[in-house]
Amino acid sequence: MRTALFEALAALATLAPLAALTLALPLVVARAEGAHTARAVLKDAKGEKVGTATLVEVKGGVQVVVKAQGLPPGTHGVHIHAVGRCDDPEFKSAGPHFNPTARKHGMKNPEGHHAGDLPNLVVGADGKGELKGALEGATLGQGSASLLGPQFTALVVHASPDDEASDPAGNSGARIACGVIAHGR
Ligand SMILES: [Cu+2]
Ligand SMILES: [Zn+2]
Repeated sequence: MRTALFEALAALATLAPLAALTLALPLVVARAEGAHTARAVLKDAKGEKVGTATLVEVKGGVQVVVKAQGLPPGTHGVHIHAVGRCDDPEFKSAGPHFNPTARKHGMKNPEGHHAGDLPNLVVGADGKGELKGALEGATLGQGSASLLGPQFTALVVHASPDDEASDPAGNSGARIACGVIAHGR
């Protein structure tokens, strides 16, 4: 018994520095890139994963890439909403569009647009779609234009196309998928 215990302790002592190193490496990477990238995992009302969003801070704003699968074919409005919560099945907890500059909705609206407005996502017959967009003036850093502020934010996909003009949400219908935007790659 005594020998077995001793051997186990000796083995642990050998492994400990290795384990510490393995843990430290991802932390360093996360710290280096955390300020400039963010991501969201999109889930539908049943909690099924239906895509991801990757956000990268660039000069003057934030670039967004959405990759979706398992969504209904067609054209879907996509926005950043002001609260990073996707709790209820209708995703009302995500609040209205992210709008730190108090504008109206839509790229085609003369009084627009919200900082969280994005182009429509086109989903094919296979349920897959990809969207690349830019959030001008948004940041992943500090301040009121931050997507990672005290309330965080959420990316929401809607059932219908966004007409890019009607306030407050472009007539894009029900919220069918949601993902909280969080630090990370
Ligand atoms: Cu929306
Ligand atoms: Zn909007």
